[in-house]
Amino acid sequence: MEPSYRYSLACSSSELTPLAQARLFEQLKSALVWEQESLLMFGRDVLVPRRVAFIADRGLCYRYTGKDHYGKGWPNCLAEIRKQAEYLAGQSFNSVLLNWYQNGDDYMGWHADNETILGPAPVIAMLSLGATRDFLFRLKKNHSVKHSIALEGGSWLVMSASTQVLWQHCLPKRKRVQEERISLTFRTLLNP
Ligand SMILES: O=C(O)CCC(=O)C(=O)O
Repeated sequence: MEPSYRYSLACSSSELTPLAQARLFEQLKSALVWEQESLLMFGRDVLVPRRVAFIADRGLCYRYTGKDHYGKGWPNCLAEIRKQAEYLAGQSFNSVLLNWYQNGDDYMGWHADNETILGPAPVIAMLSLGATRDFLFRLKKNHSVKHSIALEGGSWLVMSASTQVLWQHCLPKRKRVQEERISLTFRTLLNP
């Protein structure tokens, strides 16, 4: 791989037992406010194929799917996981975006997390819970250069360096997957 296509990924398993993972999954489902948002596409509002929850320090604002979202503080159920994310990434996080996929029909299309508020080289720590799903990367400059990682429940993926600058990622549909999955992507919003 050419040095200019550098990216940095670190995968690890969490210290959560399968029981603790299942408990956290249920807590997140019931304690958070989940929204199925819509995107304006070709003049029509189209529902995004997943549910989303945004948690952040009170007052912080993050714009995604074309709308401003405001932090209202952190629920207790995220305290330990946030600490683990910060330990793995070696930095603090002031927000987390959660995606809840009901089954393999829910997905997320190609994108990079490169909003200005994340800074030039964002570090994003992602915890997966529930179903194993494929997570793909493709080079922005040459879409035929692709990598795939199977993200298991309980695993962490830390994306850093130029990952968001040079690469896009997606969570494709997988018809055979019947189980739910929640991902938690910890981010640092700059200049709040
Ligand atoms: O749920 C996933 O694995 C993908 C999440 C993602 O790409 C994002 O939040 O930007």
